[in-house]
Amino acid sequence: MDTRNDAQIIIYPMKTNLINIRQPKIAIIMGSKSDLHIMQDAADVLKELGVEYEITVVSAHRTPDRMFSYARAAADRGIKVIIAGAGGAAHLPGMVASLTHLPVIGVPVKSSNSIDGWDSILSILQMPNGIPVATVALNAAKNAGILAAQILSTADETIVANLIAFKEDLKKKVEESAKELEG
Ligand code: C2R
Repeated sequence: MDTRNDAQIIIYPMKTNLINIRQPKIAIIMGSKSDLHIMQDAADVLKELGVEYEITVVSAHRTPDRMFSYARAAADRGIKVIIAGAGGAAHLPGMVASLTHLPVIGVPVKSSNSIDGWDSILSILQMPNGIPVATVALNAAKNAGILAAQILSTADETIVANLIAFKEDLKKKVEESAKELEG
């Protein structure tokens, strides 16, 4: 039996007139809309896993006040995990992590202003002690979504069931490919 739910929550949280029936538990934020082609993978996998999310643009550099109020309010709004993607001098995940006790998962994005991606990776990965950012691989927004769901699953049996089904699908795909190659 497929236990996956359909999550279809996409909101822009600074617009408080948008009311959701289900409260998103995961926030996906990115430094620029130009990161969306990467960050969409996090949204897609969360939808597949039946986890409600919100998604928006917040930049530490370009909108420091918005970043401050977004990060400060996130926990009170019921957000449990923040996924933050950024490219180049990627200060957004670390700055957001400095403003909240929520776990922050950083997605280094290889963007148009990235030299080779290492700039994004290192500025997200090399956080000083005390302010961790869980950093996934370059452009690996899908893994950020899975990890966020796994964090939520520690207190949610439905997400546990959905994750088990998801991993079972992965296993089946590998077994099918193996059979195909082996003939
Ligand atoms: P544009 O395409 O808008 O010029 O952005 C974005 O994440 C994007 O990858 C280019 C890149 O700049 C990044 N950016 C940051 C931050 N704000 C925007 N790294 C930040 O605050 O860390």
